[in-house]
Amino acid sequence: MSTKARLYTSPSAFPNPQRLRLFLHEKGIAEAYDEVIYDMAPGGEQRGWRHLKMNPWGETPTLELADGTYLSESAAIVRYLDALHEGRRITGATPLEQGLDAMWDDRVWVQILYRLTTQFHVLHQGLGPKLELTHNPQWGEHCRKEALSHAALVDRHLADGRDWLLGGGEPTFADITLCTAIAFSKFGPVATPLDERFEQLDRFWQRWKARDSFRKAYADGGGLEELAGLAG
Ligand SMILES: N[C@@H](CCC(=O)N[C@@H](CS)C(=O)NCC(=O)O)C(=O)O
Repeated sequence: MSTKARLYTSPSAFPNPQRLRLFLHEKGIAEAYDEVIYDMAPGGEQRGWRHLKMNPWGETPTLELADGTYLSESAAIVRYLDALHEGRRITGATPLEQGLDAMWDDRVWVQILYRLTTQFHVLHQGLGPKLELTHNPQWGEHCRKEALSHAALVDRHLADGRDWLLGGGEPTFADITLCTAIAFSKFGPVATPLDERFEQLDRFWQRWKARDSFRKAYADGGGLEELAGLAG
């Protein structure tokens, strides 16, 4: 039996566990963890009592440690693993970089990615009738507009020619969150492709697509035709 710590996740179309997966490949530590990938819908294993005992919020990702500790919330898991393992600090090497990375990650997660996931759940009934308890198209449309207006601010920030949000030579965690937000914006029912609407976000998306970590993290295709067959 494996002695590796276990990660409960979802397919790569689901952006929060995907933030963690992309981080694991950027850091080069994916092999150190056993992944249990839930189907999510229509079964909804993440909302069953077995998973709720580990994470009462009924979400992925969740990390199970050997001593019985459970850690959830993507950014919390990433910050823990980044500090635990040697190698490039993806969440920032200096206190200033860490502050800037957390700032950009919050902006992108709360104002863009979280808005798009709310749109998915309440406008399109993303996970199906068994799991979606709220249908509210107006709220969903409002979230889509919020996501677009904040994406425009990020696009402007990238327009000075920088490759990554903090302006360095390698992506940080905030860039990972932005990458997953762009991928999710392109996902079938979400249908708000940020790379098509914003020039700098397109440049940013193309840069991610060329990275080895991206190819590994999106090996299952991310639910996008554009990424089908990425693993091969
Ligand atoms: N705040 C959490 C959000 C996690 C989350 O929303 N996960 C989604 C997948 S992207 C999920 O598990 N949804 C399951 C459900 O709604 O039933 C984090 O940052 O990890």
